[in-house]
Amino acid sequence: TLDEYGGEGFDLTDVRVGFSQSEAESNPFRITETQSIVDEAEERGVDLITSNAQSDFAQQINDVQDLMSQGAEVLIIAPLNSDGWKPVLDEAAAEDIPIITVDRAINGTACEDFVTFIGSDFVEQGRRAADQMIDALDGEGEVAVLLGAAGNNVTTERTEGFQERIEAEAPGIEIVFEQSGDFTREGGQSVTEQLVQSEPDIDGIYAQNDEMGIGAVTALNGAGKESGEVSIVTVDGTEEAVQHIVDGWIHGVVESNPRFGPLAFEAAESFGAGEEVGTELIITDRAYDPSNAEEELPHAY
Ligand code: GYE
Repeated sequence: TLDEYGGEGFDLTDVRVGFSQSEAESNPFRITETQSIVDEAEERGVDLITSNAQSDFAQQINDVQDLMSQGAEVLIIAPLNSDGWKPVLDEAAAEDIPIITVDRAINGTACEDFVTFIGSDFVEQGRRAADQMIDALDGEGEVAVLLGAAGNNVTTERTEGFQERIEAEAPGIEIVFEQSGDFTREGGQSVTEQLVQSEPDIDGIYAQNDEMGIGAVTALNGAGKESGEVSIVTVDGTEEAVQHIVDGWIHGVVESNPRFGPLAFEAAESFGAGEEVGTELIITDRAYDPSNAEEELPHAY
């Protein structure tokens, strides 16, 4: 609450809100996330200023400081990294600026360093991806993991949930390869090119986001593999990835829902009114597989 965090109450329509995006908007997750924030601000008549750090963490720290110097009194941050926020947290605390983090978490104490974290249950996403993999491989086979970027909770939690579920439910599945594709399409492609050299008979690939999974499809195609020969499961729920399920190249996609606008502004509004805001707000994620991909395609982004 406002009392615990410090500062004065406010009406959202009287303050300027700053939104800091982390990654370039070539990834539909980022496009949809930013759009959701922009749309909700417009709908509520809130004065919003935005920035995009293009995957450069030093830039993002600068961006948020800039947002504050441009008069942002509430901050919504999609953090690139989970650590390294001290300069921003100190400055925001000195000026009683509430911070809401979306999609990735900032390491720190809720209600002290920031108001709340709004995002998915990433451990659960990993478990759900594992279920899809177990289904695709009938519980037997060798699997590669294309890890997301290092330095954030999403990558570690998606890894943790996947490993946990495979170990508990599918002793016949072995993880034989793990490398980061940095959450990018090019990264996923080049890591998969190495993978098919070192593990030509790989049975499954768990790509920790759709962009890397789509890169993996390009690499497998280039290596002469047929659709379905390697079972791919990914996370996000972009249109292109779900279309790949329909086409047979991807087996399953666990959604990571980026539509944080309504939740974020509702949290900011409640906080400004002195009401209690939960320290973690978990958004609902869908899942796509061969049984529903075609009819659910309109929900993909
Ligand atoms: O899954 C991925 C992006 O932090 C939840 O970051 C987000 C992830 C998302 O690069 O596509």
